[in-house]
Amino acid sequence: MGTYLATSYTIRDRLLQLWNDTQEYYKKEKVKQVCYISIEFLMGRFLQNAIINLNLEENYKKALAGMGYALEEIYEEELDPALGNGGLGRLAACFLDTLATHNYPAWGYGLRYNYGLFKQSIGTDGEQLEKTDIWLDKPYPFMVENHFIRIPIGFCGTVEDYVDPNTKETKEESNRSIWKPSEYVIAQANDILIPGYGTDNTNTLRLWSARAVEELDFEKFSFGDFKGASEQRLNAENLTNVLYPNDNEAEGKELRFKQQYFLVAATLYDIIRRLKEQKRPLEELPDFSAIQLNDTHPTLAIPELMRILVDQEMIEWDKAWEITQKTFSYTNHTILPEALERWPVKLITKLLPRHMQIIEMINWKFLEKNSQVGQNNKSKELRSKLSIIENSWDTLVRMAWLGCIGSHKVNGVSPIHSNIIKDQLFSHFSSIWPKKFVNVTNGVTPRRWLHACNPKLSDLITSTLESDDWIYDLSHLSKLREFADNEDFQLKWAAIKQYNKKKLQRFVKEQFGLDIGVHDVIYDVQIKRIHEYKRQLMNILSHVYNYLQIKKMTEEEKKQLEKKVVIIAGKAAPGYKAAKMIIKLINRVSKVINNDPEIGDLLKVIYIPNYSVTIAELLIPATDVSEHISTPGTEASGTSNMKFVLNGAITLGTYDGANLEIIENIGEENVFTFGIKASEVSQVKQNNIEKGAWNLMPKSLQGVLGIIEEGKFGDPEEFRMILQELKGVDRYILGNDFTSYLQAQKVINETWKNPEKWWKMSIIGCAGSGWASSDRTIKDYAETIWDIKPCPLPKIESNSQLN
Ligand code: RUG
Repeated sequence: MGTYLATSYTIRDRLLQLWNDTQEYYKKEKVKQVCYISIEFLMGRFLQNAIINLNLEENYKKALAGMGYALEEIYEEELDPALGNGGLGRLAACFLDTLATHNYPAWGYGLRYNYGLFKQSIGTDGEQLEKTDIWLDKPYPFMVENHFIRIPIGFCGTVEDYVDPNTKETKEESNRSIWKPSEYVIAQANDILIPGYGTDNTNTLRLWSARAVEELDFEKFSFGDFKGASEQRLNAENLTNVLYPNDNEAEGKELRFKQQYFLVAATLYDIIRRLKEQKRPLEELPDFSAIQLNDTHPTLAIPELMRILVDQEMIEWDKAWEITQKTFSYTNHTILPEALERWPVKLITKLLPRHMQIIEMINWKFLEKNSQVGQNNKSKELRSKLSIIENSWDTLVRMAWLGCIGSHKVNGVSPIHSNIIKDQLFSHFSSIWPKKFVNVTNGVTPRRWLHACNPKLSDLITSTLESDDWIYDLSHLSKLREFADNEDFQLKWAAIKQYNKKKLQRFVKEQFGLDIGVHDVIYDVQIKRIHEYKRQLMNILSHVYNYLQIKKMTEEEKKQLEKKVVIIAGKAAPGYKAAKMIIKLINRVSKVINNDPEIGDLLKVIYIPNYSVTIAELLIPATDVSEHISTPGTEASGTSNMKFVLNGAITLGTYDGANLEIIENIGEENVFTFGIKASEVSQVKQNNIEKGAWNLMPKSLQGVLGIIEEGKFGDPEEFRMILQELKGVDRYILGNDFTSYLQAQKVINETWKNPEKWWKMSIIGCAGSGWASSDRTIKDYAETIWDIKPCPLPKIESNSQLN
C-alpha cells in the first residue's frame, strides 16, 4: 500500500498543478462549459489511467524498477471505487475521459457515497451474498476534499407568500414565494481531478458528501447525552451513505429522493456561484453552462432552478422558464416501465413543499398551452397523457415527463432506442416538439477499453498503422481492414488473444482452483447486471441443453466437439428475487457440469463473483465470443458490446440496442445474430398470453425445464418463480428465441473450426469500431445539444511551471 500511495501522490501533485492551470484558463477565456449531473460515476481504478493519460508510463516503470518495484504490481494494489451500478455510471465515466482528452470545459457532478455498490460473493448453495463496500476505509489519494466549497441544503419546512418590501403587497401573478426549510444539511465538495489523454487539460468530477450543520451538540454532550450529541451528524451523513443498488429499477425510498435533491441543489448552487464570480447575470446561464441530466435522477434540478430564478433572483416566471429550458437537456436510458421514476406528490410536498408548487405550476402552464381545454373525452385523455402528474395507485410525479418538458433536447442512446422513445414512450411530446428528440449513440473510451486494458493489442495496432493516432481518433482503426486477410497479421492477432486468455486462465486457477484450457477452447463471456431482460437465464439453460446432449454422445462424437468455457459475471439487486434465483441456478449448473467426469474439458461454466470495472478489464481482452442477448427493444444501448468488439471478441447478439450499430458497421456476416426483431416482439408476447408459453415452447427447452424440475440442480422449489414465469407468460420470450440461439451456437462452433475466417471476423470487428468511441459521442453532444467548443490549455503556460 505504501508504494502505491507514494506513487499516487506524485501523480496527484502533477495533476493538481495542471488542474489549477486549466481552471484559471477556462475562467480567463470565459468559455461555455458543460456540467454533467449523474447520480452514479463508475470510474474504475485511477492510477494507471492517469499515468497513461499523462504519457508517463515508461518513466514511472523505469524509476520504480530502479527501486525494485514493478509498476503493474502497484496498479493491482488500488481499490476500485464502485460508485455506480453498471452501464449508466460507466458511461458517465467514459464521458469524463473524453471531455478532458478533447479539451472540453466540463464538470462532472455526483455523490460521494460512503459505501459503494455491495461486494458480492457466492455462498455454498450458489446464492448471492452481499457485504458492505467500505471503500473509504483506505486512503484514496485521487479525491481531494475541497474545504472552501460547503453548501447548506434545505429540506421540509413551510412556504410563505412573497411580500413586496416596497408596496407590502403579495402579488399572486408574480408566482413568487418564500421557502423556509426546517432542516439543513451541508454539501461538502470532494474533487476528483480528471486528466485527458495527451493534453494538459484537467477537468473536475465534483462529488458531494453530506455533513451536519453542527458536528456536535455541545449542550447534549455536556449533560452526558453522548448519543444524542452526535445524532444530527449521523443523520446528516446518512444521506450520502449508500448507493442504491438498483440498475434499471426505480427505488422509491425517501432517502433516495433526498439524495437526488441534495445532488442537484448543491450542483446548481455551485454552478451559479461560478457564474456570479464572473460577474455575469443569471440571464446568461444558458451561455455559461449547458447542464446534462443523466437520466431522470437529477430532474429535480428543473424546479430547483425555477425556484432560484423566480423566488431568489426575482426573475419573472416566463423568462425563468426560458432560461431553464435553454440550460437543461435530458438523456433517457431506459424504457422499462419499472425503471421510469415516479415520486408520490405527498412525499415531495413533505420534503420540498415549494418545489411541488413549482412542478404543479409548470404542469398547469404546459397543459394550458398544449391540450385543448374542454370536457370532451379526447381532450381529457390527451391531458392525462401529457400531464406530469399521474393519478394511478397514488398521485405521482412522472420525472421523465418533467425532464422532457423542462429541457430543450431529449436524447436516447442508440438509434433503435431513440426511435422507441420518440414514437412510443414520448410520442405525445414529440408531436408537440418534433425537433426536441434526438439520438446520441453511446460510446466507450478507447484509452481504458483498449489501449490500457489490452496493451499488446494496442502495440500491434500502433505498429501496424505506424501511428498511435487511433487512441485519439478511433476512426483510424478502419485501416486495419486491409490486414484482415493477412496471414502474418492474423497470427499476431491470435497470439495476443492467447496471451490474454492465459492471464484469465491463471486468474481462474487462483480464484477457483479450476483448470481451463486456452488454445483450442472458445471463451464465451456474458458480463453485465443480472436482469431478466438481459436473459442470462437463456444462456445457462442453453448450456444445460448442451450438457445433456454431450452426455448422450459417443466418445467419437465428443472428439468432434469444440471445447467451450462459459463465463458469466454480474450482480443482482439485493431485492430482485428472480435475478438472484438466476445466479443460484448458474452456480448450481456450473457445479454439476464442472464436476461431471463424462464432460471433462468439453464444457465448463464459471461464475465470477463481484463483477467490477477491474474484472471487466481482465475479461474483455480474453474473450472470443461475447453475449448480448437481451429481448429486442429492451436494452437501450449496451456499452460492453462495444468494448468487446474493440478487443476482437465476436458478438453473439440479438437485434437490440447498439448491437444493431455493430451489425451495421461491420456487416451481419461478422456477427452471430439470432432471434426476432423488435417489431415482432409484441405479437410473440400476445401469443404467449393467449396460448400459454409452455404450449409454444420448443421441446428442447421443455426438456431442460423438466430436468431442473426433476431436481438435477437441487430442490426445484428454489427456482419455482423463474420456471413458472417461463412456462406461463415468458415476458422476455426465451422460449421463442431458444431454438435460434442454439443454432447460433452451432454456427459459432463451425466457424471456430476455420481459424482464418474466425480471425478475419475478429479483426473486421475491431476495424469497424471507430464509431464506438465516446469521443464521437461527445462530439455529437457538444455540437447538437450543448453548443460547447474545445478550449485547449496552451502548452507553454502550464508546462513552464512543471519542468
Ligand atoms: O440499461 C441501460 C443500457 O442499455 C445503457 O447502455 C446504459 C447507458 O446508456 O444505461 C443503462 N441503464 C439504464 N442503467 N440504468 C438505467 C435506468 O436508470
